[in-house]
Amino acid sequence: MTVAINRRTLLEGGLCLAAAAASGAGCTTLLSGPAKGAELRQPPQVRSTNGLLATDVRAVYGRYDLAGRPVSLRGYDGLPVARTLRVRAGDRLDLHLWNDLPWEAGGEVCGGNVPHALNTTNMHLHGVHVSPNEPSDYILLNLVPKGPQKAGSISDYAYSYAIGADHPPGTYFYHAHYHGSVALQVSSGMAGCLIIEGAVDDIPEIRAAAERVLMVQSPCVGPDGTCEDPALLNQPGPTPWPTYINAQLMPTITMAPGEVQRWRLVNATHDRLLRLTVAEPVTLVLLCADGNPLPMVRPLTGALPLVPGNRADLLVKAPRRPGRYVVDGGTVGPLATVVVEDAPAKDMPLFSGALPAYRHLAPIGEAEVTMGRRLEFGMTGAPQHVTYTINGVPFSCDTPWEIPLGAVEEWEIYNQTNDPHPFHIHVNPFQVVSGGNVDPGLWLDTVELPPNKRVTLRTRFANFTGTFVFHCHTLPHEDMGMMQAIKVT
Ligand SMILES: [Cu+2]
Repeated sequence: MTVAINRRTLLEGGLCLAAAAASGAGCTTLLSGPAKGAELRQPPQVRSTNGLLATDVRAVYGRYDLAGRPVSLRGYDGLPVARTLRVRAGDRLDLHLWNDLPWEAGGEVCGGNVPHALNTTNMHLHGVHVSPNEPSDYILLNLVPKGPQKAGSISDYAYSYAIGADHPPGTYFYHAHYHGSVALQVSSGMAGCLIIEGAVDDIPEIRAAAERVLMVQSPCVGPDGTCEDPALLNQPGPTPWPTYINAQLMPTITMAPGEVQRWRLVNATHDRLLRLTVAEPVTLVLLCADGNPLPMVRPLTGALPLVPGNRADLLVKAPRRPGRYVVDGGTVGPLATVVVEDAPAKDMPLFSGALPAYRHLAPIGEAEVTMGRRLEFGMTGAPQHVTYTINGVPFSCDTPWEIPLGAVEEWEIYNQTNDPHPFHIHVNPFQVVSGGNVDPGLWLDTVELPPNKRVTLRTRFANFTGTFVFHCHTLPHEDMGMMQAIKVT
Protein backbone atom coordinates (compact mmCIF):
# COMPACT_ATOMS: atom_id res chain seq x y z
CA MET A 1 0.00 0.00 0.00
CA THR A 2 1.23 3.48 -0.78
CA VAL A 3 -0.03 6.71 0.72
CA ALA A 4 -0.72 9.79 -1.33
CA ILE A 5 0.00 12.86 0.74
CA ASN A 6 -0.58 16.45 -0.26
CA ARG A 7 -0.78 19.83 1.39
CA ARG A 8 -4.57 19.89 1.46
CA THR A 9 -4.88 16.66 3.44
CA LEU A 10 -2.25 17.94 5.86
CA LEU A 11 -4.31 21.05 6.48
CA GLU A 12 -7.44 19.03 7.05
CA GLY A 13 -5.73 16.99 9.71
CA GLY A 14 -6.49 19.13 12.74
CA LEU A 15 -10.20 19.12 12.02
CA CYS A 16 -10.21 15.37 11.62
CA LEU A 17 -8.48 14.84 14.95
CA ALA A 18 -11.13 16.85 16.74
CA ALA A 19 -13.95 15.12 14.88
CA ALA A 20 -12.56 11.66 15.52
CA ALA A 21 -12.05 12.40 19.19
CA ALA A 22 -15.55 13.72 19.61
CA SER A 23 -17.39 11.03 17.72
CA GLY A 24 -15.15 8.01 18.02
CA ALA A 25 -15.55 7.70 14.27
CA GLY A 26 -12.82 6.72 11.87
CA CYS A 27 -10.74 9.30 10.13
CA THR A 28 -9.75 9.15 6.53
CA THR A 29 -7.88 12.41 6.16
CA LEU A 30 -4.35 12.95 7.29
CA LEU A 31 -3.92 14.19 10.84
CA SER A 32 -1.25 16.79 11.40
CA GLY A 33 1.18 15.91 14.16
CA PRO A 34 3.32 17.98 16.49
CA ALA A 35 6.94 18.50 15.50
CA LYS A 36 9.87 16.98 17.33
CA GLY A 37 10.36 18.70 20.69
CA ALA A 38 6.84 20.17 20.89
CA GLU A 39 4.94 20.24 24.19
CA LEU A 40 3.57 16.81 25.09
CA ARG A 41 -0.04 16.35 24.00
CA GLN A 42 -2.54 14.11 25.73
CA PRO A 43 -4.56 11.50 23.85
CA PRO A 44 -8.27 12.35 23.70
CA GLN A 45 -10.15 10.91 26.68
CA VAL A 46 -13.58 9.58 27.54
CA ARG A 47 -14.66 8.89 31.11
CA SER A 48 -17.44 7.03 32.84
CA THR A 49 -20.50 8.73 34.25
CA ASN A 50 -22.90 7.24 36.79
CA GLY A 51 -20.89 4.01 36.90
CA LEU A 52 -20.82 3.35 33.16
CA LEU A 53 -18.50 4.05 30.29
CA ALA A 54 -20.15 3.01 27.03
CA THR A 55 -18.05 3.66 23.97
CA ASP A 56 -17.44 2.48 20.43
CA VAL A 57 -13.93 1.67 19.27
CA ARG A 58 -13.27 1.24 15.58
CA ALA A 59 -10.28 -0.64 14.23
CA VAL A 60 -9.48 1.34 11.10
CA TYR A 61 -6.56 2.70 9.14
CA GLY A 62 -5.45 6.15 10.26
CA ARG A 63 -3.50 8.47 8.01
CA TYR A 64 -1.53 11.00 9.94
CA ASP A 65 1.69 12.86 10.30
CA LEU A 66 3.99 11.04 12.71
CA ALA A 67 6.50 13.67 13.82
CA GLY A 68 6.99 14.90 10.28
CA ARG A 69 6.44 11.59 8.56
CA PRO A 70 3.22 10.79 6.65
CA VAL A 71 2.03 7.32 7.60
CA SER A 72 -0.95 5.04 7.08
CA LEU A 73 -1.31 2.65 10.00
CA ARG A 74 -3.90 0.45 11.64
CA GLY A 75 -5.22 2.07 14.81
CA TYR A 76 -8.34 2.87 16.79
CA ASP A 77 -10.66 5.57 15.49
CA GLY A 78 -8.00 6.84 13.10
CA LEU A 79 -5.86 8.16 15.95
CA PRO A 80 -2.10 7.62 16.33
CA VAL A 81 -2.73 6.96 20.05
CA ALA A 82 -6.14 5.60 20.95
CA ARG A 83 -8.39 7.50 23.32
CA THR A 84 -7.72 7.17 27.02
CA LEU A 85 -10.61 5.37 28.74
CA ARG A 86 -11.13 6.49 32.33
CA VAL A 87 -13.33 4.60 34.76
CA ARG A 88 -13.69 4.23 38.50
CA ALA A 89 -13.34 0.91 40.37
CA GLY A 90 -16.86 -0.56 40.50
CA ASP A 91 -17.82 0.80 37.07
CA ARG A 92 -18.87 -1.13 34.00
CA LEU A 93 -17.05 -0.61 30.74
CA ASP A 94 -19.15 -1.38 27.67
CA LEU A 95 -16.81 -1.35 24.71
CA HIS A 96 -18.24 -2.03 21.28
CA LEU A 97 -15.40 -2.98 18.97
CA TRP A 98 -15.96 -2.62 15.22
CA ASN A 99 -13.56 -4.13 12.74
CA ASP A 100 -13.49 -1.62 9.87
CA LEU A 101 -10.18 -2.82 8.47
CA PRO A 102 -10.16 -3.88 4.79
CA TRP A 103 -11.40 -7.33 3.91
CA GLU A 104 -8.97 -10.23 3.72
CA ALA A 105 -9.43 -13.97 3.89
CA GLY A 106 -8.40 -16.33 6.60
CA GLY A 107 -9.04 -14.95 10.08
CA GLU A 108 -11.95 -17.17 11.03
CA VAL A 109 -10.06 -19.89 12.87
CA CYS A 110 -7.99 -20.09 16.00
CA GLY A 111 -4.47 -21.32 15.50
CA GLY A 112 -1.38 -21.06 13.39
CA ASN A 113 1.90 -19.94 14.91
CA VAL A 114 3.06 -17.65 12.14
CA PRO A 115 1.88 -14.06 11.61
CA HIS A 116 -1.38 -14.17 9.65
CA ALA A 117 -4.82 -12.55 9.22
CA LEU A 118 -3.41 -9.07 9.79
CA ASN A 119 -6.86 -7.45 9.55
CA THR A 120 -8.55 -9.81 12.01
CA THR A 121 -8.72 -8.46 15.52
CA ASN A 122 -10.27 -8.55 19.01
CA MET A 123 -9.77 -6.76 22.34
CA HIS A 124 -7.85 -7.39 25.55
CA LEU A 125 -7.91 -5.38 28.77
CA HIS A 126 -4.30 -5.79 29.80
CA GLY A 127 -3.77 -6.30 33.52
CA VAL A 128 -7.40 -5.92 34.49
CA HIS A 129 -8.88 -8.46 36.94
CA VAL A 130 -12.18 -9.21 35.20
CA SER A 131 -13.94 -12.31 33.94
CA PRO A 132 -12.20 -13.99 30.98
CA ASN A 133 -15.55 -15.19 29.63
CA GLU A 134 -17.74 -13.59 26.97
CA PRO A 135 -18.71 -10.78 26.86
CA SER A 136 -15.78 -9.83 29.10
CA ASP A 137 -12.05 -10.35 28.50
CA TYR A 138 -12.30 -13.40 26.18
CA ILE A 139 -9.35 -13.09 23.81
CA LEU A 140 -10.06 -16.11 21.61
CA LEU A 141 -12.69 -14.19 19.60
CA ASN A 142 -12.03 -13.54 15.92
CA LEU A 143 -13.48 -10.31 14.53
CA VAL A 144 -12.90 -10.68 10.80
CA PRO A 145 -13.16 -7.72 8.44
CA LYS A 146 -16.43 -7.24 6.59
CA GLY A 147 -16.65 -8.98 3.22
CA PRO A 148 -17.28 -12.47 1.86
CA GLN A 149 -17.18 -14.18 5.27
CA LYS A 150 -17.77 -17.72 6.35
CA ALA A 151 -21.12 -18.39 8.02
CA GLY A 152 -21.16 -17.40 11.66
CA SER A 153 -18.33 -14.89 11.38
CA ILE A 154 -18.56 -11.57 13.19
CA SER A 155 -17.02 -8.18 12.51
CA ASP A 156 -18.07 -6.37 15.67
CA TYR A 157 -18.57 -7.31 19.28
CA ALA A 158 -20.11 -5.69 22.35
CA TYR A 159 -17.65 -6.30 25.18
CA SER A 160 -18.89 -5.60 28.69
CA TYR A 161 -16.45 -5.58 31.58
CA ALA A 162 -17.56 -5.43 35.22
CA ILE A 163 -14.66 -3.86 37.11
CA GLY A 164 -14.83 -4.74 40.79
CA ALA A 165 -15.29 -2.08 43.45
CA ASP A 166 -12.09 -3.34 45.12
CA HIS A 167 -10.07 -3.38 41.88
CA PRO A 168 -6.59 -1.91 42.36
CA PRO A 169 -6.67 1.63 40.95
CA GLY A 170 -3.94 2.51 38.52
CA THR A 171 -2.85 2.54 34.90
CA TYR A 172 -3.83 -0.27 32.55
CA PHE A 173 -4.22 -0.49 28.80
CA TYR A 174 -6.33 -2.04 26.09
CA HIS A 175 -4.99 -3.55 22.91
CA ALA A 176 -5.61 -5.94 20.05
CA HIS A 177 -5.01 -9.63 20.82
CA TYR A 178 -5.85 -11.83 17.83
CA HIS A 179 -3.16 -14.54 17.81
CA GLY A 180 -1.37 -13.96 14.50
CA SER A 181 -1.81 -10.20 14.21
CA VAL A 182 -1.04 -9.00 17.73
CA ALA A 183 2.48 -7.72 17.14
CA LEU A 184 1.72 -5.88 13.92
CA GLN A 185 -1.51 -4.36 15.19
CA VAL A 186 -0.15 -3.23 18.57
CA SER A 187 3.03 -1.90 17.00
CA SER A 188 0.93 0.01 14.48
CA GLY A 189 -1.00 1.71 17.28
CA MET A 190 -3.97 -0.47 18.22
CA ALA A 191 -3.54 0.31 21.93
CA GLY A 192 -4.83 2.90 24.36
CA CYS A 193 -4.50 3.79 28.01
CA LEU A 194 -7.14 2.56 30.46
CA ILE A 195 -7.23 4.36 33.80
CA ILE A 196 -9.02 2.81 36.76
CA GLU A 197 -9.46 5.37 39.51
CA GLY A 198 -9.98 4.57 43.17
CA ALA A 199 -8.87 5.44 46.68
CA VAL A 200 -5.30 6.20 45.59
CA ASP A 201 -6.63 9.05 43.49
CA ASP A 202 -8.38 10.57 46.50
CA ILE A 203 -5.14 11.21 48.40
CA PRO A 204 -4.88 15.04 48.41
CA GLU A 205 -1.22 15.28 47.34
CA ILE A 206 -1.85 12.83 44.48
CA ARG A 207 -5.11 14.46 43.43
CA ALA A 208 -3.38 17.85 43.28
CA ALA A 209 -0.77 16.60 40.80
CA ALA A 210 -1.44 17.39 37.14
CA GLU A 211 -1.69 14.15 35.21
CA ARG A 212 0.26 13.16 32.11
CA VAL A 213 -0.46 9.95 30.19
CA LEU A 214 2.69 8.73 28.45
CA MET A 215 2.01 6.01 25.86
CA VAL A 216 5.38 4.71 24.68
CA GLN A 217 5.19 3.23 21.20
CA SER A 218 7.65 2.18 18.54
CA PRO A 219 5.56 1.77 15.40
CA CYS A 220 7.05 -0.34 12.65
CA VAL A 221 6.92 2.10 9.77
CA GLY A 222 8.55 1.04 6.52
CA PRO A 223 9.96 3.39 3.88
CA ASP A 224 6.50 3.87 2.32
CA GLY A 225 4.90 4.96 5.61
CA THR A 226 3.08 1.69 6.23
CA CYS A 227 3.47 -1.34 8.50
CA GLU A 228 2.51 -4.37 6.47
CA ASP A 229 5.42 -6.81 6.85
CA PRO A 230 5.37 -8.87 10.07
CA ALA A 231 8.88 -10.11 9.31
CA LEU A 232 10.16 -6.61 10.07
CA LEU A 233 8.90 -6.91 13.63
CA ASN A 234 11.00 -9.76 14.94
CA GLN A 235 14.34 -7.99 15.09
CA PRO A 236 16.48 -8.30 18.18
CA GLY A 237 19.02 -5.60 18.86
CA PRO A 238 18.79 -1.85 18.41
CA THR A 239 15.41 -0.54 17.38
CA PRO A 240 15.21 0.08 13.63
CA TRP A 241 12.63 2.86 14.16
CA PRO A 242 12.24 5.66 16.70
CA THR A 243 10.41 5.36 20.01
CA TYR A 244 7.65 7.90 20.55
CA ILE A 245 5.61 9.18 23.49
CA ASN A 246 2.01 9.87 22.48
CA ALA A 247 3.18 9.69 18.85
CA GLN A 248 5.60 12.55 19.48
CA LEU A 249 9.38 12.58 19.15
CA MET A 250 11.23 13.99 22.16
CA PRO A 251 8.23 15.91 23.49
CA THR A 252 8.70 18.65 26.07
CA ILE A 253 7.03 18.26 29.46
CA THR A 254 6.87 21.70 31.04
CA MET A 255 6.81 21.97 34.83
CA ALA A 256 6.84 24.85 37.28
CA PRO A 257 9.66 24.88 39.85
CA GLY A 258 8.68 22.60 42.72
CA GLU A 259 5.63 21.25 40.86
CA VAL A 260 4.55 17.63 41.32
CA GLN A 261 2.99 15.83 38.35
CA ARG A 262 1.54 12.35 38.10
CA TRP A 263 2.81 10.39 35.12
CA ARG A 264 1.03 7.31 33.85
CA LEU A 265 3.57 5.42 31.76
CA VAL A 266 2.58 2.58 29.43
CA ASN A 267 5.13 0.52 27.50
CA ALA A 268 2.89 -0.18 24.51
CA THR A 269 5.76 -1.15 22.21
CA HIS A 270 5.73 -4.62 20.74
CA ASP A 271 9.25 -5.45 21.91
CA ARG A 272 11.30 -2.64 23.47
CA LEU A 273 12.73 -3.05 26.99
CA LEU A 274 12.89 0.37 28.59
CA ARG A 275 15.16 1.43 31.46
CA LEU A 276 13.63 4.74 32.41
CA THR A 277 15.56 7.51 34.11
CA VAL A 278 14.98 11.23 34.52
CA ALA A 279 18.05 13.37 35.08
CA GLU A 280 18.61 14.59 38.64
CA PRO A 281 17.52 16.62 40.51
CA VAL A 282 14.05 15.67 39.20
CA THR A 283 12.62 13.34 41.85
CA LEU A 284 10.56 10.23 41.03
CA VAL A 285 8.29 8.27 43.36
CA LEU A 286 6.68 4.99 42.30
CA LEU A 287 2.99 4.69 43.27
CA CYS A 288 1.75 1.70 41.28
CA ALA A 289 3.46 -1.02 39.27
CA ASP A 290 1.25 -2.49 36.52
CA GLY A 291 -1.66 -0.68 38.16
CA ASN A 292 -1.04 -2.29 41.53
CA PRO A 293 -0.55 0.25 44.35
CA LEU A 294 2.60 -0.36 46.38
CA PRO A 295 1.93 -0.78 50.13
CA MET A 296 4.30 2.16 50.65
CA VAL A 297 5.28 4.52 47.87
CA ARG A 298 8.91 4.14 46.87
CA PRO A 299 11.40 6.82 45.80
CA LEU A 300 13.10 5.65 42.63
CA THR A 301 16.84 5.34 42.59
CA GLY A 302 18.43 4.03 39.44
CA ALA A 303 16.57 3.06 36.30
CA LEU A 304 12.95 1.88 36.26
CA PRO A 305 12.62 -1.25 34.12
CA LEU A 306 9.56 -1.21 31.88
CA VAL A 307 9.27 -4.23 29.60
CA PRO A 308 6.58 -4.41 26.90
CA GLY A 309 3.23 -4.47 28.69
CA ASN A 310 4.48 -2.84 31.92
CA ARG A 311 2.95 0.35 33.30
CA ALA A 312 4.14 2.67 36.06
CA ASP A 313 2.29 5.35 38.00
CA LEU A 314 4.83 7.92 39.13
CA LEU A 315 4.90 11.16 41.04
CA VAL A 316 7.46 13.46 39.47
CA LYS A 317 8.72 16.49 41.39
CA ALA A 318 10.52 19.30 39.59
CA PRO A 319 13.49 20.95 41.26
CA ARG A 320 13.32 24.61 42.23
CA ARG A 321 16.06 25.42 39.74
CA PRO A 322 14.88 26.08 36.18
CA GLY A 323 16.52 23.90 33.55
CA ARG A 324 16.19 21.08 31.02
CA TYR A 325 16.28 17.47 32.18
CA VAL A 326 16.31 14.45 29.88
CA VAL A 327 13.87 11.55 30.23
CA ASP A 328 15.88 8.58 28.98
CA GLY A 329 14.56 5.18 27.93
CA GLY A 330 17.85 3.29 28.17
CA THR A 331 18.41 1.15 25.09
CA VAL A 332 15.92 3.22 23.07
CA GLY A 333 17.70 6.48 23.95
CA PRO A 334 16.24 9.82 25.06
CA LEU A 335 12.43 9.96 25.02
CA ALA A 336 11.45 13.42 26.29
CA THR A 337 12.68 16.56 28.00
CA VAL A 338 11.41 17.98 31.28
CA VAL A 339 11.64 21.76 31.10
CA VAL A 340 11.42 23.48 34.48
CA GLU A 341 10.29 26.99 33.75
CA ASP A 342 11.78 30.18 35.10
CA ALA A 343 8.53 30.95 36.93
CA PRO A 344 7.20 31.32 40.48
CA ALA A 345 7.77 28.13 42.46
CA LYS A 346 4.83 25.91 43.38
CA ASP A 347 6.55 23.90 46.14
CA MET A 348 3.96 21.13 46.07
CA PRO A 349 4.33 18.42 48.74
CA LEU A 350 5.51 15.03 47.48
CA PHE A 351 3.41 12.21 48.91
CA SER A 352 5.55 9.70 50.79
CA GLY A 353 3.24 7.50 52.84
CA ALA A 354 1.29 4.26 52.66
CA LEU A 355 -1.29 3.55 49.96
CA PRO A 356 -4.63 1.81 50.51
CA ALA A 357 -4.31 -1.99 50.70
CA TYR A 358 -6.14 -4.35 48.36
CA ARG A 359 -7.28 -7.81 49.37
CA HIS A 360 -6.27 -9.19 45.99
CA LEU A 361 -2.68 -8.03 46.55
CA ALA A 362 -2.06 -9.56 49.98
CA PRO A 363 1.38 -11.22 50.12
CA ILE A 364 1.38 -14.92 49.21
CA GLY A 365 3.31 -16.93 51.80
CA GLU A 366 4.74 -20.37 51.10
CA ALA A 367 2.03 -22.04 53.19
CA GLU A 368 -0.68 -20.71 50.88
CA VAL A 369 0.83 -22.29 47.75
CA THR A 370 -1.16 -25.32 46.55
CA MET A 371 0.90 -26.27 43.49
CA GLY A 372 4.28 -25.66 41.94
CA ARG A 373 5.17 -25.69 38.25
CA ARG A 374 8.28 -25.42 36.14
CA LEU A 375 7.91 -23.56 32.84
CA GLU A 376 10.47 -23.41 30.06
CA PHE A 377 10.38 -20.68 27.44
CA GLY A 378 12.27 -21.91 24.40
CA MET A 379 12.48 -21.98 20.67
CA THR A 380 12.79 -24.55 17.92
CA GLY A 381 13.34 -24.74 14.19
CA ALA A 382 15.87 -23.40 11.70
CA PRO A 383 16.73 -19.68 11.90
CA GLN A 384 14.38 -18.80 9.03
CA HIS A 385 11.48 -20.84 10.45
CA VAL A 386 11.62 -20.29 14.18
CA THR A 387 8.76 -21.35 16.42
CA TYR A 388 8.66 -20.16 20.02
CA THR A 389 7.59 -22.65 22.65
CA ILE A 390 6.49 -23.04 26.25
CA ASN A 391 7.49 -26.37 27.75
CA GLY A 392 8.52 -27.53 24.30
CA VAL A 393 5.28 -26.85 22.45
CA PRO A 394 3.94 -23.86 20.55
CA PHE A 395 0.48 -22.42 21.26
CA SER A 396 -2.58 -24.55 20.61
CA CYS A 397 -6.17 -23.46 21.15
CA ASP A 398 -7.09 -27.03 22.06
CA THR A 399 -4.77 -27.85 24.95
CA PRO A 400 -5.37 -25.49 27.88
CA TRP A 401 -3.87 -26.33 31.26
CA GLU A 402 -6.71 -27.01 33.67
CA ILE A 403 -6.36 -25.25 37.01
CA PRO A 404 -8.98 -25.35 39.77
CA LEU A 405 -10.50 -22.07 40.92
CA GLY A 406 -8.85 -20.95 44.13
CA ALA A 407 -5.49 -22.59 43.34
CA VAL A 408 -2.44 -20.68 44.49
CA GLU A 409 0.56 -21.58 42.39
CA GLU A 410 4.29 -20.96 42.39
CA TRP A 411 5.85 -20.91 38.94
CA GLU A 412 9.55 -21.18 38.19
CA ILE A 413 9.90 -19.84 34.68
CA TYR A 414 13.13 -20.54 32.81
CA ASN A 415 14.29 -18.71 29.72
CA GLN A 416 16.27 -21.20 27.65
CA THR A 417 17.08 -18.78 24.84
CA ASN A 418 19.39 -15.84 24.23
CA ASP A 419 16.48 -13.37 23.85
CA PRO A 420 14.40 -11.72 26.58
CA HIS A 421 10.82 -12.99 26.93
CA PRO A 422 8.67 -10.69 29.10
CA PHE A 423 6.17 -12.97 30.85
CA HIS A 424 2.56 -11.76 30.94
CA ILE A 425 -0.54 -13.45 32.31
CA HIS A 426 -4.14 -12.32 31.87
CA VAL A 427 -6.79 -11.80 34.55
CA ASN A 428 -4.75 -12.43 37.72
CA PRO A 429 -1.63 -10.49 38.72
CA PHE A 430 1.29 -12.27 40.36
CA GLN A 431 3.74 -11.54 43.14
CA VAL A 432 7.41 -11.76 42.21
CA VAL A 433 9.43 -14.07 44.47
CA SER A 434 12.78 -13.65 42.72
CA GLY A 435 14.33 -12.62 39.43
CA GLY A 436 12.93 -10.36 36.73
CA ASN A 437 15.19 -7.38 37.56
CA VAL A 438 12.61 -6.11 40.05
CA ASP A 439 12.35 -6.09 43.83
CA PRO A 440 10.92 -9.29 45.35
CA GLY A 441 7.37 -8.89 46.62
CA LEU A 442 6.24 -6.61 43.80
CA TRP A 443 2.82 -7.33 42.27
CA LEU A 444 2.87 -7.24 38.46
CA ASP A 445 1.12 -8.72 35.44
CA THR A 446 4.22 -8.56 33.23
CA VAL A 447 7.80 -9.24 34.26
CA GLU A 448 11.11 -9.39 32.48
CA LEU A 449 12.50 -12.86 31.82
CA PRO A 450 16.09 -12.12 30.80
CA PRO A 451 18.04 -14.45 28.49
CA ASN A 452 19.04 -17.71 30.17
CA LYS A 453 17.65 -16.57 33.51
CA ARG A 454 14.81 -17.61 35.80
CA VAL A 455 11.95 -15.75 37.42
CA THR A 456 9.86 -17.20 40.25
CA LEU A 457 6.39 -15.88 41.00
CA ARG A 458 3.23 -16.76 42.92
CA THR A 459 -0.34 -16.15 41.81
CA ARG A 460 -3.88 -16.78 42.96
CA PHE A 461 -6.42 -18.09 40.45
CA ALA A 462 -9.12 -16.15 42.21
CA ASN A 463 -12.69 -15.10 41.50
CA PHE A 464 -13.01 -16.10 37.83
CA THR A 465 -13.37 -19.39 36.00
CA GLY A 466 -12.86 -19.52 32.26
CA THR A 467 -10.18 -19.70 29.61
CA PHE A 468 -7.39 -17.17 29.25
CA VAL A 469 -3.71 -17.15 28.39
CA PHE A 470 -0.20 -16.33 29.47
CA HIS A 471 2.45 -15.48 26.93
CA CYS A 472 5.61 -13.65 26.01
CA HIS A 473 4.94 -9.92 25.61
CA THR A 474 7.63 -9.56 22.98
CA LEU A 475 4.62 -9.75 20.72
CA PRO A 476 6.18 -11.30 17.60
CA HIS A 477 7.16 -14.24 19.83
CA GLU A 478 3.55 -14.59 20.95
CA ASP A 479 2.29 -14.67 17.36
CA MET A 480 4.95 -17.30 16.65
CA GLY A 481 3.83 -19.67 19.39
CA MET A 482 5.01 -18.45 22.81
CA MET A 483 1.61 -18.59 24.48
CA GLN A 484 -0.32 -21.11 26.57
CA ALA A 485 -4.02 -21.26 27.41
CA ILE A 486 -5.32 -21.89 30.94
CA LYS A 487 -8.79 -23.12 31.77
CA VAL A 488 -9.78 -22.32 35.33
CA THR A 489 -12.55 -24.68 36.40
CU1 LIG B 1 9.58 -13.78 23.80
